[in-house]
Amino acid sequence: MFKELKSWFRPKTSLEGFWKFKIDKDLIGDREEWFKGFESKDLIYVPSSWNEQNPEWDQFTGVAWYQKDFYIQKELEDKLAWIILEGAGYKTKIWVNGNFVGEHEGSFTSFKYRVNGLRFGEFNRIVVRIDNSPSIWNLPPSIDLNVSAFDFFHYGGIHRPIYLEFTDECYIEDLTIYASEDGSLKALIDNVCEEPVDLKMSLATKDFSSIIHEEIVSGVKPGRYVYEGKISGIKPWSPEEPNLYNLIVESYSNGELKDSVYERIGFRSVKVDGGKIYINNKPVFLKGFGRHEDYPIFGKNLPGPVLIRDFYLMKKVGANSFRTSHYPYSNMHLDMADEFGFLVILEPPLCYSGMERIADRESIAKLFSNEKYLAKAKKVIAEMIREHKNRPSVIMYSVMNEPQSDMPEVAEAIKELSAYFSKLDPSRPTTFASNRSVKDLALNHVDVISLNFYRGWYSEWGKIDEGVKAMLADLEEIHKRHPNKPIIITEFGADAILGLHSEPPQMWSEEYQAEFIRRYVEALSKKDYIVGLHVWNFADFRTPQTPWRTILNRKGVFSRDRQPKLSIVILSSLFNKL
Ligand code: BDP
Repeated sequence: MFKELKSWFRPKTSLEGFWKFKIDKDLIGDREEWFKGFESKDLIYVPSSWNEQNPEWDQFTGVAWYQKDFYIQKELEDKLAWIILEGAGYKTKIWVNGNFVGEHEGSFTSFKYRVNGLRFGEFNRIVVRIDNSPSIWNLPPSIDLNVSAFDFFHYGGIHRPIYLEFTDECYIEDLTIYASEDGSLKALIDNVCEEPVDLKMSLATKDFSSIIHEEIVSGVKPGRYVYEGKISGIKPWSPEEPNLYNLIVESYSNGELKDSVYERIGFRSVKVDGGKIYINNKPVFLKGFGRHEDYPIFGKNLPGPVLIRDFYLMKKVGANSFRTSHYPYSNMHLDMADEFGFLVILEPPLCYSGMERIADRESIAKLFSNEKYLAKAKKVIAEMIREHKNRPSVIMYSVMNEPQSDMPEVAEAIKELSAYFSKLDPSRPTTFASNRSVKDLALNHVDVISLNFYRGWYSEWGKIDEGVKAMLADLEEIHKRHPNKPIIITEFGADAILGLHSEPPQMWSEEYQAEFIRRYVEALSKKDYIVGLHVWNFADFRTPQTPWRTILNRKGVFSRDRQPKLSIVILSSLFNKL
């Protein structure tokens, strides 16, 4: 278990750029020992998915190999070398100079391994094998590129940053930070060293220009050190004023600086009480979107300029929140949330919307009762929490998306996983996004109820009136059964093809989407037990090929290249008033 920490002190070598690439359709790479190095004329850019970089790779799922030669300076010889991947998959295996380094399952969490046998002052070769073959055992599950339990495209590749990092043998392994709006600060510092170290902790302003507080503790034994204190004069983090600070931790041995790391933190508290969600003891209303990481050519990599545009667009619309539907987003993405003051519902890659298309109900019950499967889910949950636990923006965890929670076995799994979340991180409430409405058996197992509704789209075709009426009836019933639980509508929306107009508003037109969103927001914002509205989706995104999608899911209020649809006008005026 590791937490990748921010650091200016640790030397880094980025491996981003052009790599050699080879698709291994016939699975001969292992036998022919491609891990030592392989011949190929194909080039690929890292980070990004492979699919859209070459139309010939677009529909490929299976095994592909990456290779890059890189130079490491002689001066780093006495350091420990680590390889870090912030997201690749679905399954990744790594070799350096022909030596096996490590393997990881799952596309959306970081992983890190020690690298032995590096050649300093020389060139080295890294080979990465990615396998994104569909499987019902994968998180999330699929059985074919176009037959999946999830409604987003199953890209493959090294989607996120990859780099080497160098530390001393004496290093800081993890930081866990709790900071409240009253200035209380608790930091768990895990340090690995043969000898006791002196720890210096400094709380700095966001731009590091001044130090607000400093502590030095001498003779700290290897292992975990717990600091608890209260800092006066801090400004809390909130959506209106996302004040950030840096907690810098340095370790010294015999007066020599061994490691220096930092985390960006915000002082804030989250509480669910009496049917409301409170940030810093003030009730909040979550206005925003379900999003995706999806962009033309880049695939599952949202580049910096797109993120900047997205956050300005979301701000302008009056949004203050989003859910990482349906997997944890990149560090860059969530850094922006901390920075712009967004309230994030963090969701692991447990997405079961179309599960009944790929398995019958009996097999689903078995899967959710399978200890090995639950252990796998727990592993990815632990990885996700570890990576994002120190973010002020993350205020809640969504256990999963659209499970078959009208089945007792599935409800039981949600109960177990929700408890697991709370055990690992008692500071944040849990929820899960349900589409089972009044049939759901698991709503009591989480702190906040989240509901996805598409009445007036997938049913009541062309009849928004009837759809809204049916949705409200279900909602009232759910509220009656759970009067003390706050409810968020985590998804509601209708597809609209940019430029398709219709009077009267008909399905797939921009007018229908705008009217659908208007009616839902107007009706739902009147209910005082509703504490959040997330439109599905912020932008159009790529999906598997099916008869009910036109290459993209068109429920975005922005197109895939971030141009507005008609609904933006109405949504901005509604959100900005809420
Ligand atoms: C829900 C899913 C989401 C889909 C959406 C839709 O949670 O992933 O994209 O519906 O159908 O079922 O557009």
